[in-house]
Amino acid sequence: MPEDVPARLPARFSRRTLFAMAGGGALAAALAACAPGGSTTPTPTASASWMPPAKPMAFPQGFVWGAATSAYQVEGSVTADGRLPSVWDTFAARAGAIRDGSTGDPAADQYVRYAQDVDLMAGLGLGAYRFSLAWPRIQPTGSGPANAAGLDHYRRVVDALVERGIRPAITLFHWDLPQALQDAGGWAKRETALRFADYAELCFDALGDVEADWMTLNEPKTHAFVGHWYGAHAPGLRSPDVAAAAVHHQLLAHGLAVERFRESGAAGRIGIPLNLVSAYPLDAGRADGLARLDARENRLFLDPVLKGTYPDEAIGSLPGQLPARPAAWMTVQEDGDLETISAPIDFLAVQYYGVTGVDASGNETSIAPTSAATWQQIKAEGLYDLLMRIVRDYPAIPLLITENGIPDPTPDLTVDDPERIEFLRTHFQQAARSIADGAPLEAYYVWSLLDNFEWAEGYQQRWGIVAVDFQTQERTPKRSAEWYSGVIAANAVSAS
Ligand code: IFM
Repeated sequence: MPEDVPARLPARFSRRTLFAMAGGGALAAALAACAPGGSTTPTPTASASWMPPAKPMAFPQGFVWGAATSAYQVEGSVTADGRLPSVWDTFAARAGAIRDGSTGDPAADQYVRYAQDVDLMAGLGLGAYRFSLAWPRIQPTGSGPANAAGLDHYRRVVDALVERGIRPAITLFHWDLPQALQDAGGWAKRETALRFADYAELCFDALGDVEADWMTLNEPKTHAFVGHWYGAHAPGLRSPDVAAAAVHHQLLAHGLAVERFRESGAAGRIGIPLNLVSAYPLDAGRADGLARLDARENRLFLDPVLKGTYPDEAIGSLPGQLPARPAAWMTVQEDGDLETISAPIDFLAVQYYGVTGVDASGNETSIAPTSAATWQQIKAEGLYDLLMRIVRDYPAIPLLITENGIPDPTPDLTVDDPERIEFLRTHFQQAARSIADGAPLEAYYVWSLLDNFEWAEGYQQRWGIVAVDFQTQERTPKRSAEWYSGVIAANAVSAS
C-alpha cells in the first residue's frame, strides 16, 4: 500500500502473532502457483526461520552508506530566488489537506542551512547524500530556460558534498511538479513527460560534471496512486483513470530523461527509485488475488522499466487492481513508449518500507505490525524476499536501497529512538543476508537524514535520524544516528 493512504488496517499484531506469520517461502510458493505464464519462479527459502549469525555481518568493501531527503520536505524558502509554487504548495494550502495544517515552509530550512547539514553528514561518516532538485526552482513554470539562481543553489550543495567526500545522489523529481504544469493537465498529459525531459537536460548540463548517482522520478507509484487516485497527496485528484495516466507518463518521463542523460555525457550513473513491497497471502492455500496485487504494486513499475512490458493483471476492476478503465489505460500508450521506458539504466533504486497481505477474496489486508505510519507493515525479512525476487525475475542490475526507515512512535521531539535502531538493525541484517545470497546490493540510504515535512502528516511524523526542533531549527543527532555511525565505521551490522 502506498504512503498516506487513509488508515484502514487492523490494530497492531502481538510479537507472538508476528513470529507465527508466514515467511518468504509462502510468498514465493503462492506467487509461483498463481502467476500466469510462469512470470515468477519459486523461492526455496523460508525467511521466517532465518536467524542472524552471532558474529557481526560484514558488508562488502566500498558499500555505500547514506541518508536521504527531498526538496519540499526539507528546504523551506518556498519563494526564494525565483521559485514559484509547486503542486505541493497549492495542496498544502488547502483546508484540511495536511493533518496539522502546516506546509513545507519552513520544513527543516535546508535551503539556508545546507552547509551545516553537510557538516553533520560528514560527522556521521555518511558516504552519500540523496536529495532532490526542486523543479520549480530550476524552471519555475515548468518550461523554458533555467533559472540560474535555482541551479546555483544546487551547485553549492553539490560542491559542499564533494568537498567532504560525500557522493551526491540526485533525484530529479520528488513530487513537487511546478503548479503551472499541473494547470496544463499535469501527469494526465503526455506533454508533462516531454517537459520533464527538457528539465532533466538542464540539470545534466548544469551538474553533470560531478560524479553522481542520478535518479529520475521518486516513487512514481505513490505519486500516481496517492496523489491522483486516493487524493491524499498533491495534486489531490481522485480518478483511477488519471492515476493510470500518471503511471504511464511518469515512466515515459523516466525513459526520456535516461536518453537525455546518455546524450548529455554527464558523469555518473542513472536509475529510478521504485517503492516496492513484498506481498504475502493471509492463507497460503487461497492466494488467488496475490498476482493481481503484486502486479499493481510491483510489476506495473518493474516490468516496463526492466523488461519493456506491462503486466496484464495490474489494471482492472478485480480486488487488488488499479480500477482504471482498460480503454483509458490503452489510450495513453503510444507505439515505442515501452522501448523508451526500458532504456537501459545503471542501477535500480529500491525503496522498502514493509509488506502487505492479501486475503482470500484478493483484497489487500494487514499481516504485520505497523509503525506510527499505519500504511507501514513492518517485516524485515520482506526486504530479503524482495531483493531476491528482483534478482530472480529480472535481468541482472546493480541494486541500491535508496529509502528505508520508520517514524518515531510519537510526534514529540526526541533523540531517544530505540525502535528505529531495532528497525534498521534487522533490515541491515536482511540486506547483508541478500548480499551473501547473491544480490548485487551496493548502497543503503536511510530515510531520513532529518525530521521533516511528512506530506499529509505535516510535522506529526518524525522520520529523521537527526532530530529537528522546528521552532529553532536546531539539529540533534538521535541515538539511531550515533548507532548508524558505528555501523558505517565498522561496515558491519551486529546481531543485537
Ligand atoms: O517521506 C516519504 C518520502 O518522501 C517518500 N518515501 C516514503 C517516505 C515516508 O513516508
